[in-house]
Amino acid sequence: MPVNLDYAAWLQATPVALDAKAYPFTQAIVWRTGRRVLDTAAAELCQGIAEAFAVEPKVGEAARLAPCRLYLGLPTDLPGFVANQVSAYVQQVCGDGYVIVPIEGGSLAVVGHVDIGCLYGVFHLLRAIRMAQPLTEPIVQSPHNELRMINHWDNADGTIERGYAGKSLFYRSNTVQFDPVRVRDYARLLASVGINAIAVNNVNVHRVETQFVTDAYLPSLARLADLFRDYGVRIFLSVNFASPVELGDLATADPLDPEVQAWWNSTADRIYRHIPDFGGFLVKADSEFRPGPFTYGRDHADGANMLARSLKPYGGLVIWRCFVYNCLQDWRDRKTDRARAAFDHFVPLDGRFDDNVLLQIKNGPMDFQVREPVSPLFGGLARTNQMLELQITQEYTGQQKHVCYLVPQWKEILDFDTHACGQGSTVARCVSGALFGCAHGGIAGVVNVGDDLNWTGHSFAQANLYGFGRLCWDPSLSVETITDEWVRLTYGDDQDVVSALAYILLASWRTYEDYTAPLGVGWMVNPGHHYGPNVDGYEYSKWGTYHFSDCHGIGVDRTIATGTGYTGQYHEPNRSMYENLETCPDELLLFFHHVPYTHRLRSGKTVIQHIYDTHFGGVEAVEQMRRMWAELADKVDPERHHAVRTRLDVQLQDAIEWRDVINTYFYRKSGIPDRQGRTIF
Ligand code: BDP
Repeated sequence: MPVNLDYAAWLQATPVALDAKAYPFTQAIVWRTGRRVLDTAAAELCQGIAEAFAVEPKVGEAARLAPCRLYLGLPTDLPGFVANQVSAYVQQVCGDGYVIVPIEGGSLAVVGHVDIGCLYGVFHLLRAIRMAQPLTEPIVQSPHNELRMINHWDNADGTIERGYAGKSLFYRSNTVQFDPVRVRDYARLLASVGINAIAVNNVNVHRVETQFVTDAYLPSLARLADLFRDYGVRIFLSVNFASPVELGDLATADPLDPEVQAWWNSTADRIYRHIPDFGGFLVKADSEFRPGPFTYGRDHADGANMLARSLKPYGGLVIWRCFVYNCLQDWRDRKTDRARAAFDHFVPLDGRFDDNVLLQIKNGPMDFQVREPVSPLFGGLARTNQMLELQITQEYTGQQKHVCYLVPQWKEILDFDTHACGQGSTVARCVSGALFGCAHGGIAGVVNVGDDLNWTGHSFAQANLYGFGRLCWDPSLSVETITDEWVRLTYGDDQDVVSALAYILLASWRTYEDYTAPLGVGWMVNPGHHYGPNVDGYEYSKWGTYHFSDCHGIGVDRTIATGTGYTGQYHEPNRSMYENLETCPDELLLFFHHVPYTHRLRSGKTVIQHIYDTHFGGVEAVEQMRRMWAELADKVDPERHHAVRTRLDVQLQDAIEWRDVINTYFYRKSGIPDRQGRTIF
């Protein structure tokens, strides 16, 4: 693999400007060899230290003679005096967490309850060294979420649904084909931010991927799983609910038919023979033309539980998606509000799912728009394991041509208080399982990675993958901390670079929102590929994605009083907050209300003037980003600088197009001129 700074992402191999003496324990590493993940951890440690300080640490017998050492392992691996010094801290660790504890005499111990915890501890330690942190106080870390998961929407033919960074890392020409070095490097990147699960194929399971559960594909998938195993990442498969029929074995896929259950039982058995630590199934059913239990008059709980029972003996999980709505609805029937669908489908089933089923819920009620309210299923489901689904791939947020750093958006989502059990019932606590005492929980992200050398197409899109992992591990981390980590680990410590990059990233979501669809209304994109402005692209289709603009006003009335009643799916006080025009947050106004263009926002501006101002302002913000980046030409390596500059050029051009299309449309609809007299075409 060529040496490429973008390829190294946040695991740069460049030396640090620090003296190794500040970290005396880096002289020697002591661990018990022979266990795969622990050996990975030790290898990462040796490599990371050698890269940082250009000195290979001692290992084996030589290490035992060194005056200071780094002890790596489980408590039972450690010499007695080290075990004694760490035991009080290790007791505080849960799951695959870890401690990093200074030991008398300048040594250090990195200890977990399981080997993967030690690996995470190593990545933490290396990050701390690169960020010049002192490591003099004990660090105790436990993950907030059990499942920290990546979803690949990769197809067997090598294409990626909503992929903007090249082709699949796993498939070509309908076969499982991969570069083991590349996949290993990918597993390493994922583990370095705590990811522990990966669904390796698209939730839309087509004809070829349906065969993934057969002997035709399992041996090669097992080889893929093996590469991830070294880094503690378990693989999941997306499965086709109609598999027994589509593979030609049965005439039905009815979940209550004993033959169907038996078919899945033997399928599970076969999978576990190939992949003993297989994670389980991810399922998109009865949604967007995918088959599901509805065909047989059964419901989602019947379908999910049947699959769950086949996996139960092996400890596997079923992750059942809640992205279910009628994509053939008649838009004139205002009652079939797509935003209501997930809640209407799943809340009546709360409590009926087996304990190894998790419902995977998209962050918003629609579909990964730049701004949506939080899905009311969070807080609506109290007796069901659940997971949050985020979209790291930038389908509706600039497709990795535009900078759109989503960590601030995700943070808002995780911090949102559902009030399900009173104040403090945040989404973060719903999905971790803590709020309702659920057995399983976690966060999944539809990943933005492909075979582009820089993984994510836009170098800055790496920050979304990094931040996703960090937030899964610890949703209480601040946006600023995560941003600072990514910038410094990826682009170095130069103060001008650090502050300019942080500024660009932190402004980028709001900027993207400013020049695209306003005030939470969403969907003003070209149908199909979802790139670029098209105000009415979806307005008269059946997908349930409307803004209802006419010459009088704009927005979707989702109130209980006069609209679709969607606001009624929230607990108080959120329900009233959204229901009332006076208290509805500006940024979501058009999601919840239909208002005249002259309606005054809480900001004091009219809706129409807000549209004009944000669209002009959004373009200016991109111009500023471009200027700031240009000024860093001498401080960033030419390759990455050029690549980002080229993308910023595209972003500016497209932002101008967005501005003009949106502003012109609403100027013509409303007939109201811009108060500042700027040119609107
Ligand atoms: C939408 C995507 C589509 C996915 C679907 C899903 O446009 O490609 O298949 O979501 O999540 O965002 O199932």
